[in-house]
Amino acid sequence: MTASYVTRRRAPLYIHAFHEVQQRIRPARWRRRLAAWVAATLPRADRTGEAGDVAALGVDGFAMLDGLVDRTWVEELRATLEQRQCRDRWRPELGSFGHNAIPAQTHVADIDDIIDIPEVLEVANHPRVIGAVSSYFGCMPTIDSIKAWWSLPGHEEAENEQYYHRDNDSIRFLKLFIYVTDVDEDCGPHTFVRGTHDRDLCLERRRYQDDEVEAAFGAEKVARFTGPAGTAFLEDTYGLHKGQLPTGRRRLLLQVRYSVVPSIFMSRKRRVIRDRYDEYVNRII
Ligand SMILES: O=C(O)CCC(=O)C(=O)O
Repeated sequence: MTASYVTRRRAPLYIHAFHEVQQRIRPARWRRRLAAWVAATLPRADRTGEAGDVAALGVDGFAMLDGLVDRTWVEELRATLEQRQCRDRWRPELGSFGHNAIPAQTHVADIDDIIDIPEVLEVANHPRVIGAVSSYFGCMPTIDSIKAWWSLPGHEEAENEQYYHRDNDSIRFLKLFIYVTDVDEDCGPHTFVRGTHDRDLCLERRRYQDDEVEAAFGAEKVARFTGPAGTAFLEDTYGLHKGQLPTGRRRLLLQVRYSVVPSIFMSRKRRVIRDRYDEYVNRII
């Protein structure tokens, strides 16, 4: 089915108001309680996640989704994404550019709207993913945004999300990450500190240095995700995480954000004609 698209300007005011409140609530226990209260007012989940995925999310804050996509799927997605224009989210003055003409100063090149790509919608609605997210939230999830970006080598210093931080996107949210290129230690692997989604240490809203994080939680808690294109994981990025600064080759990543309620970062683009996916889950995009 073909769909048309509209662009909205920004999230409504009440979403901004809720955001201001929720981002000030720092202890994990309080956040969980408020999220459970919100979830109880929302449509009941119509499926549950696989036990291993749900347990890993609860204990570690992430679940590896081995076999979620296959090599052909990733190669096709990569070919499509390579056709798209990119932008530097921190340097809008650079305008848009192709993936082979990314300016030298850019650390991360966001690919413009990608919700029109069928493979992307398909994986965002994958039953295994929706099941795990529904169980974690205790209600039907909302797909809040879908993004892809290149992380580039060639820089001395990390920038922004390349330092440890906690996301504050919503009162409860999860991100699905899928590597679209092979990622080894040189390609800026995504890095997460196990269990920190549920720990009340380093709660200030700021960037953290590696040694601060390792002193607080122990170096053994740091999980660095390397793997071939197609490596997929769900993560509660309220936990401390970063995209390591690439030192060798570039990395292409797809990310889907699921939220209990829409966030201020919700997709600016929306499909007008619905297709075979759940209408509630997909109502924002
Ligand atoms: O690029 C990465 O792996 C990190 C992404 C990140 O920090 C985020 O999505 O909040």
